[in-house]
Amino acid sequence: MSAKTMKRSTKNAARTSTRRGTTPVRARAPKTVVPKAGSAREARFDRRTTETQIAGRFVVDGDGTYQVSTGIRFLDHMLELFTRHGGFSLQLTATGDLDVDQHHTVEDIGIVLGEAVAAALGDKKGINRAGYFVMPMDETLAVAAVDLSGRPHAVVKLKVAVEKVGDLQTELVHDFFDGFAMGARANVHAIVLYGRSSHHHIEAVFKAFARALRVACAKDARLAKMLPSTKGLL
Ligand SMILES: [Mn+2]
Repeated sequence: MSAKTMKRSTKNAARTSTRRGTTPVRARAPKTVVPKAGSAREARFDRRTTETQIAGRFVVDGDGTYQVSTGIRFLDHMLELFTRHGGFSLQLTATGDLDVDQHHTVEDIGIVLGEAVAAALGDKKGINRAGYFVMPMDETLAVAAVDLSGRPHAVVKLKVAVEKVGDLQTELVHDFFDGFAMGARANVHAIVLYGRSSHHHIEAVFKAFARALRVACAKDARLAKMLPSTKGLL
């Protein structure tokens, strides 16, 4: 290897890996989310960065079972009820730099989950594509609308006045849905119309989101061979 080539390859190595202690960590593994072969609508994910490591499995047509561990107990609670209300299955283990704050962990979980949904759905033929749900939770009412449009955009309107609900930094609910919209390339609108309890606000939004997503992912037999877009691509 000439000195010139060596210099160049060292430069490239520095670009693709950063150092934590003495072990080089690749900034992003090449294939982080892999759809299952065959007709089962599910995907496995294993996404590792220097900030978060998130691994698991997502099933669209699941049985509502979950095994979730994020290091943030309230987020576990939200992902658990997301899974149950969506009729999905979810295994997810996340280790993040919570010593910095919860931002990277919450946002990256949103991204990975979105990527997993997109991978599990494959070519999207025969699905509703869009869905919405209005979810009451006692005194709170939340609305969520999802369009698996291929275009990422999230609008989140919460009226939470407190900084934390349980151990979750409440402003990060927005970052979760931003991440999901980006990962799934979907439009996500999540809005609390009214309510008193901050716990109910966030919970109602996650339940509404799960049920809206469930409708968007659901297959319509009449549309079985059709792509739900006039563009010919989603
Ligand atoms: Mn609750």
